[in-house]
Amino acid sequence: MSTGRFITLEGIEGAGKSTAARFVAEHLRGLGHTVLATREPGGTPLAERIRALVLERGPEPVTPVTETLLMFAARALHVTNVIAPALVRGEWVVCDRFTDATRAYQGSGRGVDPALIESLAHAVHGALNPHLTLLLDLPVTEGLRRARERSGVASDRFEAEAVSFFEKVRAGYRGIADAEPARVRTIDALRPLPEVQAQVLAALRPLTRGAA
Ligand code: T5A
Repeated sequence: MSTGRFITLEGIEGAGKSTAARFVAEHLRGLGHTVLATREPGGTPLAERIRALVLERGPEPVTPVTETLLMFAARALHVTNVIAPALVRGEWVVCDRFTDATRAYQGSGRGVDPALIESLAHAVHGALNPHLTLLLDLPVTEGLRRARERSGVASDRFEAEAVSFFEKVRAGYRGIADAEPARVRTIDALRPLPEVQAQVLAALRPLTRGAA
């Protein structure tokens, strides 16, 4: 029987998800768990090609529904070929973004019908949902400042969006956290890194304690 756990990290651009994901994976490995660290969109060779398509800045407009379908196309590959098999093997999966990102970016940010998103989520991953989601929350201007400080100018199609878009995304994420407090733990990502890491460890503890 599977003892694997599925942990996702979410938040706006520059919130510190990748930094926190590495920290979580190292912490879990230190506890003796086998960890698969992965990301969305992406995580398989074909899904990484979809990622490149959906992030690239090109002349042709990408409709919100197209964007949603591409996210779920990549996710279907990722869940079937990587995430589900790892969980069955009893591994801990640490994933940088998952379906909450579609809810927040395409749903709250772009205005895609939540019923369409939930229908696709059901078709693609059914009852497979994260055991724990860490929402790294911080003001939009600080997230964008960190992201642009790291990578220079806006480096992909999303980072080029206006602050007002990310305000809607952030509000969407906070709505998810309010609706699902047992799954989603909000981390104050504005704090210095050691304090963020302490919050992450506290959020992980109930899960790691139950799987010693
Ligand atoms: N997307 C994705 C959708 O629209 N729908 C979907 O369904 C999915 C899955 C790519 C894009 O795809 C969209 C959302 C995204 O726009 P991504 O690769 O996760 O997703 O891209 P980003 O969010 O752009 O990832 P970033 O790498 O920019 O942000 P992170 O991972 O949140 O931030 P991180 O860890 O790289 O940190 C940024 C900088 O801040 C520093 C780090 O050292 C780094 O320099 N930092 C801190 N500085 C001060 N204090 C702290 N506490 C810090 N923590 C980190």
